[in-house]
Amino acid sequence: MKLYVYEHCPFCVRARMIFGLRKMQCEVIYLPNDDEATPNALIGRKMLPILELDSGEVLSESLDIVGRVDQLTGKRALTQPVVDGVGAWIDTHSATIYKLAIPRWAYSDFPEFRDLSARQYFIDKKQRVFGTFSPLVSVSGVLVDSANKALVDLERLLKRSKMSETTWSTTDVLLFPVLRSLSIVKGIVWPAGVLAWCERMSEACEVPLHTDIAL
Ligand SMILES: N[C@@H](CCC(=O)N[C@@H](CS)C(=O)NCC(=O)O)C(=O)O
Repeated sequence: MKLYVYEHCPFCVRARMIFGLRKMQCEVIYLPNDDEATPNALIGRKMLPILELDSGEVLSESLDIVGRVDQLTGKRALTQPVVDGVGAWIDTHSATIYKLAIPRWAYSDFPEFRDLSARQYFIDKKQRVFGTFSPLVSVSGVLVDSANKALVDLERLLKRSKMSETTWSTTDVLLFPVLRSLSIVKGIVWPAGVLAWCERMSEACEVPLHTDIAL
């Protein structure tokens, strides 16, 4: 199986997670961000993640990939019920988190940005949506405060929900990529329970956090 991803992409993290949680091997291919030809040839549009099964069947849409891989032979990973409140937390706070993460991803040493043209492609595309990055970075303080407050709420939610550490649910697959996106941001005050959850999940799903390269 081949999984086409970008390192920064939270949707790609969902797909990477299910392989890690199930301890299943797959060839992970990091495409240059300006490679439009490969995804277009596989699914008719420029979007990752894409999973190419050994049968030649091709899947896109991260949650479809997660569901399909979790149904392959062997013990399923996502057997727990979804956790109340976490989906709403993600909906409320992901815009803030991505406003912080996107300009930082643009200047990070990720495989998809190895060529200058690929980095510039990402910067141009995102600036068309979010506006120029430098003012965004300068309003980081307000956004960081807002993310820090959101994390305090999440700490309470996680404490209440007692999520299992050995079997998981779609909630884990939705939450971890969002928090991993935030881990590229310096100055985030991680409540102990949220940080412990992220570190445990990162180890279980074999997708590293970005705390060591935060900027
Ligand atoms: N609904 C899709 C969304 C995937 C998505 O938005 N991927 C982004 C990367 S984070 C993408 O490929 N965007 C096109 C681009 O980067 O040019 C999924 O869940 O897989």
